Amino acid sequence: MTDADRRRALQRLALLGGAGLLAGCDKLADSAGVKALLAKADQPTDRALHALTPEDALAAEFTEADISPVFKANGSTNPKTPEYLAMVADGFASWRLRVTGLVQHPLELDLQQLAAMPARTQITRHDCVEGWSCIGKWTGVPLARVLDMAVPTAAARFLVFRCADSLDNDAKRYYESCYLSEARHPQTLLAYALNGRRLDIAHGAPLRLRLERKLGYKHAKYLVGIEVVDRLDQIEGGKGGYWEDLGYQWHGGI
Ligand SMILES: Nc1nc2c(c(=O)[nH]1)N[C@H]1C(S)=C(S)[C@@H](COP(=O)(O)O)O[C@H]1N2
Ligand SMILES: [Mo]
Repeated sequence: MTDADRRRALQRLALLGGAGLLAGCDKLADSAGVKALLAKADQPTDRALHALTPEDALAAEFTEADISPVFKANGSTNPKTPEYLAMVADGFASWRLRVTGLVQHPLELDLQQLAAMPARTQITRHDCVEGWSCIGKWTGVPLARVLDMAVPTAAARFLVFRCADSLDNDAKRYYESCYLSEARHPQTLLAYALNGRRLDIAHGAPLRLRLERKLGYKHAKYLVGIEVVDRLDQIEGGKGGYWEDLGYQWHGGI
């Protein structure tokens, strides 16, 4: 099998996994295609997994008619950390997105600034590793635009996404990460709207990541910070994310 064959096979599997999922939230993990994909995704080297998918491949986009009547909320759905409650109390007026680390221009953006930037809207399918999928319409700022403002330095390799919630209701906060190249993918959004409405608390208000070629846990909600770094092994549990530190795969591709 050549690399191109393998890539095509994997893309076909991804399409098979999507068949018959259009009306509502569905049991994605029951489909044979997706089981095969997840099995592949369990193989050890991220480098190999990354090579299977061309960097610029687009996730499937759907139509208004495909939008799930209810978009399931999962994981944290009503954060109770003091800093989040304070932002809820003032309607997110005090909320900021801080972009720090290996950048020439650290940023501190409020919602008005993000809303004033060129936006992108896309209708995509969210696949949670727990076995459900929903189709939703997301609007937000392409993360690439924010990176253009911050200007990562030559040493930059990863982005770490910092969240305001704690799944364990303790000092730990949810976090995620991805390659800089994935952050620049045209469908990677900092989303502030779902199905034409301002993001609600359950789905990650005021801002959440959409990383459309990745499983649900990579799509960090309740974003408050993006750190540009050259390595992940010294951050939190060292595996690049809240669930990764507990054993989930970092790649998380679909
Ligand atoms: N900050 C934060 N982001 C998160 C989570 C979370 O608990 N906290 N859960 C993840 C998981 S497992 C999924 S499937 C999606 C759920 O997003 P939704 O609530 O909009 O469906 O958010 C992901 N991002
Ligand atoms: Mo998930």
